[in-house]
Amino acid sequence: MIKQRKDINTLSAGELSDYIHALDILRARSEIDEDDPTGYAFQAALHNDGFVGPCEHGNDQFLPWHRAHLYYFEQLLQGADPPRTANVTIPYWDWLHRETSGKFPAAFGGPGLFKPGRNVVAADLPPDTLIIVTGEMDWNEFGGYPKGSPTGDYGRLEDGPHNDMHGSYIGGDMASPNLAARDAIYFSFHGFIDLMWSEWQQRNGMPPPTSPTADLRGFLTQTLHKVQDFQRTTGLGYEYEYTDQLKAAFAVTVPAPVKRSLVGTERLRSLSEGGLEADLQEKEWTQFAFPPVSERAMATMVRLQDLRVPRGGSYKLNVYVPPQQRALHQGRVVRRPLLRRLRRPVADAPWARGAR
Ligand SMILES: [Cu+2]
Repeated sequence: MIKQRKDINTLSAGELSDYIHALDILRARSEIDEDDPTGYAFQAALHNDGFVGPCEHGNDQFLPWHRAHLYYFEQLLQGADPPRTANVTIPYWDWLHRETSGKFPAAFGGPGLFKPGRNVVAADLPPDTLIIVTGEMDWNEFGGYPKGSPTGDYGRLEDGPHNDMHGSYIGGDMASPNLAARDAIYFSFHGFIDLMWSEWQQRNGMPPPTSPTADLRGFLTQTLHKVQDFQRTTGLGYEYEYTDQLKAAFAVTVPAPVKRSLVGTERLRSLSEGGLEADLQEKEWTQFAFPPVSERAMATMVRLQDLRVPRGGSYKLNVYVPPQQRALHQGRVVRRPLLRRLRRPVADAPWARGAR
């Protein structure tokens, strides 16, 4: 039987108390033995801790890894105290929509789900979440690039909305990758990330994953532990029940692909006399100029290829365009002249904006 994961605001009092009851049983197991793999602390450590996990961030395993984490956690909830908990599922937090009262769904302020330390200052939700789900059709741009890929790392859903929500909107334990899953809001927050991936998969015809045979660390002893094992939610026994507001939000037709033509290909022009190589021997930065934009071009695509950057530390790449021109970055209008900052955050904090 396919079980439904529901919006936490739509749970009946009984459903909510069954969920918290199951969570409390997992917490109690950790009180007795912190290393009990069926306890809450161990499950949270799968995400937080380099010893048994940790999670994947900044690559195409981000979404499958978190789907696996929630899946196995949900199995434990269901097995916690059957038959009462047999049908418990992780309720999702629809953070696409502002709550009618308060900053978080009311349940997260109540017993069993409240966690002190969250950022309570009113804040805006990320404005671009919906457009990423409905408008981005490239899997790697949406969900992340294979590890070591020279063309990119973070997908847009993770790099933008996900990271912003963790660090600034929610805050507290959730602001730190090493603590995040200690706050039970993590499971509902990532439930919604998973919902958006599921929605994206359906909109885009379930494209095959990249890195399909990659092992998802922390789950190697489980039968299902590869990226390809975590593609279809229904194959894992669950699906998402949409509220009317969610149905309305996703009722956006997929735009037809824009016809593009290549107007010209020119190399970036180095602004230093000796050229790039010589320039970088002497200092830590260099500058280029764009070739003039063709009169016939509706838009100019600048693709940086064969860019080798230090993998160990941070770096940034600034691209400036004249302020009178409209700049797009990943489909979004950028109003400031500073167009693009590529960065690699410090290794320990995947969603810290380390190199800003
Ligand atoms: Cu996360």
